Amino acid sequence: MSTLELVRGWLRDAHRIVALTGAGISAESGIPTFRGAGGLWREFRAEDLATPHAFARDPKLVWEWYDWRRGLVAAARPNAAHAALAARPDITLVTQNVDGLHTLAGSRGVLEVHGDLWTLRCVGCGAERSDRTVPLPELPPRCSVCGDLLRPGVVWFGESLPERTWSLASAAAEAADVFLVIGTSSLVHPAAGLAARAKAAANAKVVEVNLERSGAGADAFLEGRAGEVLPALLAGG
Ligand code: BV8
Ligand code: ZN
Repeated sequence: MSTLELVRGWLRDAHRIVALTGAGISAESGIPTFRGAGGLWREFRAEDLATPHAFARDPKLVWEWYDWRRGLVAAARPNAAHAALAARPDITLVTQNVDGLHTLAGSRGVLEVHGDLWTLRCVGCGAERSDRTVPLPELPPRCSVCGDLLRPGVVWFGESLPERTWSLASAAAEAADVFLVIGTSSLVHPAAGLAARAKAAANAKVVEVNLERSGAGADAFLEGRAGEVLPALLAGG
């Protein structure tokens, strides 16, 4: 029996399925991953720019990076992997991605544990708005309420994850029969720890879909592009 058939059997028998996705699921939509080829922006790494310190030091530079990413995402379309998950509303979807492509593909109630590229939040008064303007007319953008700086509504390194979203994601993982880890290097915590929590709390079967194994500690590894593997894996409900 192939690994695909084995895992399809696990999914058929499962009552609660959770999927955690990372940048790899959006790669086939043309969005560069963080740590793969083409993931760099100019000479910077995500860890250099996605931090409160970098924003405090040079908000314009950080915003140039986000404005560039917003432009890429605005031109991107969900791919077959996003569609395969959108066709399975029975699967609880947790994503580290901030691109919004799961929601655009039709998924509902997506747990965006690292926030959302399209939300702008004022560092002064906390006013938040969804803004899909690309490119933004002024960098860094200013709050229309108090004039202070707006920041991207994403979670930076050293920042805690949105409390309610994170507790929903953790509870889902700890009750999972099958935990799918899709297109992530499993390097960024605490999201990368969800698979281990699923296994420890619920003896979940962990299944990884990736081009190469990550540190997710999967019980089954389905090698390949998410846009090819997921439709085959999830078809038929
Ligand atoms: C926290 C949002 C504490 C922004 C992101 C030292 C100092 C400070 C902190 C730490 C430290 N050591 C550890 C930490 C914790 C830190 C961390 O984990 N650091 C890592 C680098 C070691 N974590 C944090 O800081 C987190 N917060 O811990 O808070 C705290 C607690 C209480 C109170 C206060 C504070 C916050 C982490 C969130 C950071 N924000 N993004 C933005 O996007 O701009 S992280 C960023 O990395 C993205 O969200 C991204 O999703 C995430 C993970 O990357 P991946 O998605 O996995 O992408 P990657 O490129 O790495 O991998 C792609 C994969 O896809 C590869 O495996 C590839 O093979 C595969 N692939 C490619 N193509 C395909 C494919 N697979 C399938 N099909 C394909 N076609
Ligand atoms: Zn404000």
